[in-house]
Amino acid sequence: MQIVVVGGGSVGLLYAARLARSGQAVTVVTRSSLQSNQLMQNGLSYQRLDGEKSVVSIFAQSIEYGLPHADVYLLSVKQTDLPELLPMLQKLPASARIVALQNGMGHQELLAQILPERQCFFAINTEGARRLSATEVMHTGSGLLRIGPWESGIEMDPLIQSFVAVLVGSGVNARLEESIKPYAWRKLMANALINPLTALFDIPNGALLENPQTLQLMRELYLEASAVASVNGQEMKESDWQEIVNICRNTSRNLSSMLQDVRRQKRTEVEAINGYLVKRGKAAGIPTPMHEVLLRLILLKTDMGIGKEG
Ligand code: KPL
Repeated sequence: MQIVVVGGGSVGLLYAARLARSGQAVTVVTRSSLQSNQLMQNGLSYQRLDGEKSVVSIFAQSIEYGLPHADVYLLSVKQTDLPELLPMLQKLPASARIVALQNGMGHQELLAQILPERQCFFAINTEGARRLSATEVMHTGSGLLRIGPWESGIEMDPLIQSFVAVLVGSGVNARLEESIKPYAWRKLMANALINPLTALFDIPNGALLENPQTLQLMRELYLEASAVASVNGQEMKESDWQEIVNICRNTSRNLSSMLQDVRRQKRTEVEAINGYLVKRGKAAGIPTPMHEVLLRLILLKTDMGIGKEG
């Protein structure tokens, strides 16, 4: 099976490293030719959870050359970078499968506009990864990679079944699901709590649990978001709150993707995360004042250059 990982960020490199390490044919498509050249020359350095390091050789190419041929494309780019990929995805043969691994919401609607449902699959990842450089990635937290169609009722696709089997064979804790939507909502909730708070306070994920006041803030944000989820057909249970706390604990050494973006002064995914909750709240007449303030603060932080690295 030919696999292309689109995106050379922490999560893309984490899966590329594990697939390549097990002998799987995998190509990483990067935004910059500098990164793809470095990956081709130096290989990809991967540090396992237990600290063991290895360097795997890997194929890489820059997006300027388009997408190479593959059976499965794992889209590991940010929600904000997806629109520019659409023209290339639209040209893929009908036999190709796409597995979209975005945080937040909006990607499903975008992909549905250009590709038939049977080609689009979605993934939700709760594993922690940290990119140390363009060619170095560290596995920082154990979790699960769920893969499946957005809604249930779609016939299971043999290629996607094989893809999940290949991942499992590479040591990834991957699981095939009938529908990703409920998990996407739960991940959205986790990201809406963890990401903006860690970005605002400039702390790793685990630090949120160490202070009773940040934990209280998370709880209040959770209750606000749960009301929005509920009117969208996603009833949250106490175990869902516990799961968010677990994600925070399992990724305690992680710098959230939003914190990393804020430090580098890159556009964050806050509009697809807290912004989405605010929008869906407004549409249903549910107030989300805390998420709205976080949205504005994070936008301000990047717009005004507050919190810039160095
Ligand atoms: O998805 C994440 C992110 O940083 O975007 C979490 C789960 C919060 C891990 O850092």
